[in-house]
Parts: sequence; structure tokens; C-alpha cells
Amino acid sequence: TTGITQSSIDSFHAHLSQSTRIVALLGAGLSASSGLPTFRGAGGLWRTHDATSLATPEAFGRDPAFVWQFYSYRRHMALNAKPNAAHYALAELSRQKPAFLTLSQNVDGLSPRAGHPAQQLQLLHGSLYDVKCFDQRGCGYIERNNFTDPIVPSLAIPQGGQDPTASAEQLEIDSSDQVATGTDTNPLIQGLDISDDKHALPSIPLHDLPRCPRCKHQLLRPGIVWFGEALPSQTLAEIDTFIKKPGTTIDLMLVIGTSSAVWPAAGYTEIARNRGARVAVINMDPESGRGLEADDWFFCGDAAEIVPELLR
Ligand code: BJW
Repeated sequence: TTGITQSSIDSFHAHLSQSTRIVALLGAGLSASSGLPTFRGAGGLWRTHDATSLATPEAFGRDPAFVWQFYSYRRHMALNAKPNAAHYALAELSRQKPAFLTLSQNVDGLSPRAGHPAQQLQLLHGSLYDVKCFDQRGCGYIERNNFTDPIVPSLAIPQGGQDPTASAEQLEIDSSDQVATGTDTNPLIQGLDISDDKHALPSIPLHDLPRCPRCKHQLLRPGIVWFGEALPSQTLAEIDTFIKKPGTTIDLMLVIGTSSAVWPAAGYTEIARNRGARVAVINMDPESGRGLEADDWFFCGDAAEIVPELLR
């Protein structure tokens, strides 16, 4: 069963309308309909590599050119993707409910581009558009919102071949982003689809990779939280302050398009529940509705369709 009945939608709407303090945990499934692949399951391979195996400081240390090619491709895809109706619906709910805090695991920038108020959006795993010095102990250089694509010329996606997904259209990021529709959910790739290992990757010498402008000797790396790295301490502190505000409870916890496999992000659902929240899970995978309580909701399907319906 999909778990979606008119009565479950009605009971959700009734609870939402009475809710003031709300938390949402977002995952890659939210952006799936914008054409960006999730990490686990279909689409989670980049060339022959599990995408999560590239998301470690060790992988970057071993082969920074390869890891940069992976992130440069992801930056390009995300820049050319459009926020979908769920990103917009969440942004709108934030404007209606000042005590609604969104915790996003997504690094694709689609929530900010949908106009999600920044002070109600915590980016747990960083952003594809932040870059920082690979030398964490020394330099500490960080640059935010660098939308240059490619970030250095050597990372330009190679041209050539007959790529069926290539398109001449060039999109730009601005405040007039439109909702993704069925016809444009497949982001364009200018050049070869290098996520497919049938296309050879150019080899890039170290001196052509992005370099730290402050210390000048280390490479720059993506400003993403990799496995084994701490989440930004200010982010964690601000979330704590919101969730544990004395004299308050949490009314509602939305868990949207995430496998809840990665910690500490996954732990926020129980933390909110312990603060009184009823939980609503929105996910394509029927299995992700397991273990919910009688008072919870499970809406099985595409977040881009269900979330706007729920938040109406
Ligand atoms: C749809 C849909 C549609 C599809 N509509 N739905 C406790 C227990 C065990 C391990 C740990 C633990 N605590 C910490 C750890 C270690 C580790 C961890 O969690 N490991 C697990 C894998 C077991 N955690 C960490 O290392 C974290 N750091 C940390 O704990 O530091 C401690 C520390 C403290 C002090 C000093 C030093 C260290 C950091 C975790 C960082 C995770 N980063 C990544 C990579 C980012 C890089 C990148 O983007 O390239 O973040 S991993 C990857 O997974 C990415 C995602 O944000 C994250 C979550 O994935 P998400 O979003 O849930 O995606 P999927 O693919 O898993 O799921 C998609 C879902 O959508 C599915 O359910 C689909 O069904 C659904 N879906 N289409 C609706 N249309």
C-alpha cells in the first residue's frame, strides 16, 4: 500500500495547520525529480565508483584530480537543474511558519535557489559551491557560493561525441528560477557524460587543479562534509538551540527523500519525536515507512508531487 489516502492527507493537513514548531530533514530524493541522482540505489554509481566512496578526505588525498572531476560534474549538473515544486513548497512553508527549520543533507543548492529563507535552512553536509583549503589545520581558507563552472579551466567537461542528453540551451542561476517540469528534469550536460565510464577522463596535472589563494601551496577542495568529518559546529549548535528551546516542543517532523542511513543527520527524527513531534515520512521506497508509530504518516511516492500536495 502507498499509505496515501484522502483521510491520511486530511489528518496531516489538520495537524499541519495547528503546528507552529516544525522541523524538516531533507535528502537526495527531494532533488531526484530535478534530475539529480541519489546516493544509494540506482544512479549511485559514478563511473564504476560508489559515489559515497569518493566522499572522503582519503579519496581526495589519493587522487584529487579524479575527486575534483566527480565534484565538477556534480556542480555542473546541479547548476543546470531546476528546483522542483517540493523545493518551492518548502520555501513557501518557511515564509508562513517562522518556527519551521529545515535541515538539508543536500549540497545541490536547489533549496536556496527556490527562495528558502537562509535563516530557516541548515546545510548539514555543506555545499557544492563552497570551496576550502585542503589543509584544515593551517590555513582555514573558505570561499562560499562560488558558482563558476568549471571552477578552473582544466575541469571543463570534455566536448565531443554524440551525447543524447546534450543540449544547446544554457541556463543561468537567478531569482527567476522556474519549477522543473516533466520536460526539463534531465539537466543538460554540455559535452560528454563523464559519469559514464565509456568516456575516457582527461588526466589533469596537479598544478591545474584549484589552488588555495591564501596559503598558495595546498589544493582547494569542495566544501562538503565528507565521511569521518564533523558537521559544521555552528550548524549543529543552531539546530540544538532550536530543537531544545526551553519551554517548547516540536509539533511536526517531516522526513523527505532520505534513506536516513547517514549520521548524525538521521538521528534528528528521534530527537524531534522525543520533543513531542509527530513524524511524516515522504519517500519513494515503501520500506522507508517501516518502524513508524501509529500517530505518524507515511506517504509513498515522488516527493516533488506529494510535498506540494501536503503543504498546500
Ligand atoms: C525519493 C525519490 C523521490 C528517491 N521522491 N523519495 C553512527 C552509527 C554509524 C555510523 C556513524 C554514526 N555516526 C557517524 C557515523 C559515520 C558516518 C555515517 O553515518 N556512516 C553511515 C554510512 C553508517 N557519518 C559521518 O562520517 C558524518 N560525520 C561524523 O559523524 O563525524 C563525527 C566527527 C565528530 C567530530 C570530529 C570528527 C568526526 C559525516 C557524514 C557526511 C555524509 N556526507 C555525504 C557525502 C556528501 C558528499 C557529496 O554530496 O558528494 O552526504 S554521504 C551522502 O549521504 C550525502 C548525503 O547527504 C547523505 C545522505 O543520503 P540521502 O540524502 O539520504 O540519499 P540516499 O541516496 O541515501 O537516499 C535517497 C532516498 O530518497 C531513498 O530513501 C530513496 O528511496 C528516496 N527517493 N527518489 C521521494 N523522487
